[in-house]
Amino acid sequence: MMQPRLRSRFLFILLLFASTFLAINALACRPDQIQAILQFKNEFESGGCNRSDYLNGVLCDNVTGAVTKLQLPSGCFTGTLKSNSSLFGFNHLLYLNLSHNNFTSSSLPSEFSNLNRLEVLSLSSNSFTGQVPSSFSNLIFLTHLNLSHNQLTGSFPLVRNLTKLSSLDLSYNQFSRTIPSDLLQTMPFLSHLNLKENHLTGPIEVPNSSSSTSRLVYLSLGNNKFEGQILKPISKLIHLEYLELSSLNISYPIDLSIFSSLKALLILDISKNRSIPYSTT
Ligand SMILES: *[C@@H]1O[C@H](CO)[C@@H](O)[C@H](O)[C@H]1NC(C)=O
Ligand SMILES: *[C@@H]1O[C@H](CO)[C@@H](O)[C@H](O)[C@H]1NC(C)=O
Ligand SMILES: *[C@@H]1O[C@H](CO)[C@@H](O)[C@H](O)[C@H]1NC(C)=O
Ligand SMILES: *[C@@H]1O[C@H](CO)[C@@H](O)[C@H](O)[C@H]1NC(C)=O
Ligand SMILES: *[C@@H]1O[C@H](CO)[C@@H](O)[C@H](O)[C@H]1NC(C)=O
Ligand SMILES: *[C@@H]1O[C@H](CO)[C@@H](O)[C@H](O)[C@H]1NC(C)=O
Ligand SMILES: *[C@@H]1O[C@H](CO)[C@@H](O)[C@H](O)[C@H]1NC(C)=O
Ligand SMILES: *[C@@H]1O[C@H](CO)[C@@H](O)[C@H](O)[C@H]1NC(C)=O
Ligand SMILES: *[C@@H]1O[C@H](CO)[C@@H](O)[C@H](O)[C@H]1NC(C)=O
Ligand SMILES: CC(=O)N[C@H]1CO[C@H](CO)[C@@H](O)[C@@H]1O
Repeated sequence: MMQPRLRSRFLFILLLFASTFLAINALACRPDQIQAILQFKNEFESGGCNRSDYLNGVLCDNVTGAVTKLQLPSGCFTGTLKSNSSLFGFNHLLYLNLSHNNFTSSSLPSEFSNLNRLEVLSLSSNSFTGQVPSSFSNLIFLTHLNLSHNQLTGSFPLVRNLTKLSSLDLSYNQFSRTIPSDLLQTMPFLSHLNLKENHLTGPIEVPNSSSSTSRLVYLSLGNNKFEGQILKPISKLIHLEYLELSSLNISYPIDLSIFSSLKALLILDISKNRSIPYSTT
C-alpha cells in the first residue's frame, strides 16, 4: 500500500500526464476534478470525437480548482445521460453547454438541480425526451436556458423560480398547453423568448404583457397551435425588435394598429398564416 501522500502525488503525476495528453487548457483544475471529467467522458461512446481538443472547453476556478465551465464540442458524446452521471458532481459549475451531442433517448435527470449555481445551461440539439423535471426550478441563478431542438413534452416547464432569466429558448420541442399567465411578471429580465415549433395553445399574445414593463426584444411564437386574433397586449412590448408569428391561425382582418406602438420593431413575420375569417357572432 502506498502512503497517502505518495499515492496522491502518483495520482497527480498520472493525471498531469493524462491532462497533457488530452491538452486540457485548464491548468487551474484540481486533480480530482480532472479525474471526474475523464470519468464523465467514459460514460459515453466518443469514438468519433477529436480527442486532442474535446476538453478545451473546460475551465476551473483558479482559487478552488473546481470546474466552473464545461462546454463540449459538437457530436462527441453518444449514449444515455444517467442520473448517477459524474456530471452532477460538478456543483460549482456556472456554465454548462452540452449542445449538439447525441444523448439518445435520455430523459433529463432531475439531478440537474445539483448544479444550482448554473448561470448558463444549454442542452439544445440532443435527443432528450420526456418532461422537464420540476427540480429545474432550483436553478435560480440561470440567465440563459436553451432546451431547443429536443423531443421534450409536457406543459410549459416550471420556470417560476427562474427570475433571472434573460434568454429562454424552448423551440422545436413538443411542449403543449398554454404559456403561464404570469410569465413576464416572474421573469422581468427576459429579453429573448423562443417558443417556435411546439404544440402550445391559447390566444396569440404573451400573457400579462400589458401590466409589465417588459424587456422583450425577441419573441418567436410561430408553428404552434395558438389561434385567433393577435391580442392588443402585444402592443405593450415596446422594446420588441423581432416578432415572429408565422404558421398560426391568425384571424383576419389583422388589426395593424397593434404594431404601431412597436417603434423598435425591425422584423415582423406573419407569413404562412392559416387565417380563418374573424367571426363577429
Ligand atoms: C482536431 O481538431 C483540430 C481543430 O479543429 C484540428 O486542427 C486537428 O487536426 C484535429 N485532430 C484530429 C486528430 O482530427
Ligand atoms: C483568477 O482569475 C481571475 C479572472 O478570472 C483573475 O482576475 C485573477 O487574477 C486570477 N487569480 C489568480 C491567482 O490567478
Ligand atoms: C454551445 O456549444 C455549441 C457547439 O457545440 C456552440 O455552437 C454554441 O454557440 C454554444 N452555446 C453557448 C451558449 O455557449
Ligand atoms: C450508474 O448506474 C448504472 C445502472 O443504471 C450502472 O450500470 C453504472 O455503473 C452506474 N455508474 C456509476 C458511475 O455509478
Ligand atoms: C447518435 O446515436 C445513434 C445511436 O447510437 C446513431 O445511430 C447516430 O448515428 C448518432 N448520431 C450522431 C450525430 O452521432
Ligand atoms: C439554442 O440552441 C440552438 C441550437 O443549438 C441555436 O440555434 C439557438 O440559437 C440557441 N438559442 C439561443 C437563444 O442562443
Ligand atoms: C422557489 O424558490 C423558493 C425559495 O426561493 C423555494 O422555497 C420554492 O420551493 C421554489 N419553488 C419551486 C417550485 O421549486
Ligand atoms: C396575469 O393575468 C391573469 C389573467 O388575466 C391573471 O389571472 C393573473 O393573476 C395575472 N398575474 C399577475 C402576476 O398579474
Ligand atoms: C387551424 O387551421 C387549420 C386549417 O384551417 C385547421 O386544420 C386547424 O384545426 C386549425 N387550428 C389549429 C389550432 O391549428
Ligand atoms: C398577413 C397575411 O398573410 N394575411 C393572409 C392570411 O391568410 C388569408 C387567407 O388565406 C389571406 O387572405 C391573407 O392575405
